[in-house]
Amino acid sequence: MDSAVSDVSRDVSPLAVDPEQQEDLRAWETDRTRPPIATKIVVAGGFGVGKTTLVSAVSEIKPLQTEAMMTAASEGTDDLTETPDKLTTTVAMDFGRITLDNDLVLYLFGTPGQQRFWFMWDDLVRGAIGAIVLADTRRLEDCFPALDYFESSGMPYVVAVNHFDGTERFEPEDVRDALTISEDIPVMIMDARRRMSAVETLLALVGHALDVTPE
Ligand SMILES: Nc1nc2c(ncn2[C@@H]2O[C@H](COP(=O)(O)OP(=O)(O)OP(=O)(O)O)[C@@H](O)[C@H]2O)c(=O)[nH]1
Ligand SMILES: [Mg+2]
Repeated sequence: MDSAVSDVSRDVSPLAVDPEQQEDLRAWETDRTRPPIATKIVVAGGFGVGKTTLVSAVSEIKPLQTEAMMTAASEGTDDLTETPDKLTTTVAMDFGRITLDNDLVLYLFGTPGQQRFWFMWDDLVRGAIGAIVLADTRRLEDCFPALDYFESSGMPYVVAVNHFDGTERFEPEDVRDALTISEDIPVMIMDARRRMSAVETLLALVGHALDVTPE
């Protein structure tokens, strides 16, 4: 090994960490000679489709949330027919982090779903490599604005159907047809509450983003 490099690695000691927490730390957090590849991903979709749920399910750090209580004042504006247990809504963004393959760090930014907060999207998506557009098959049309947004901005995206229990299960190809999206865009059927399911969706997005923007 090049001596300059080996000197550097000898000089760098692991960051001081509480041994109890050490297990949860990733290699790149304790070893400065292994810088991670960090990238930004957006989680978008209509109101109440499960964006905050997805970011919370996969994040290895305590997710940053900007949830506000929903009150009677939003009756008539926010449709809770399909998610009657929903008590809060995202008013700015969700933020979480997940490390894949030990040194691929994804920073996840969940968008607010309500139309009155969409002015924030341009700022939120800046610098992202791609987006997950979450959809609920009971109200597919809610994801149209997000699809249009990423289509027109040229940002790579995948469509992820967040399957709610007790609802009809569709095949990815049915969803593709219904949304009229092209063959090369991955369509996943997943469960935003399950970590592995959400990780699969993230991997599909990273793979797709690499395919369409190879650099
Ligand atoms: N049964 C079931 N419920 C879910 C699932 N995903 C989310 N939920 C519930 O659906 C509701 C909506 O979830 P959120 O994660 O807040 O949705 P969101 O897209 O972040 O909503 P906004 O930020 O308000 O647009 C919550 O009450 C969740 O507990 C799912 O896969 N199955
Ligand atoms: Mg939310």
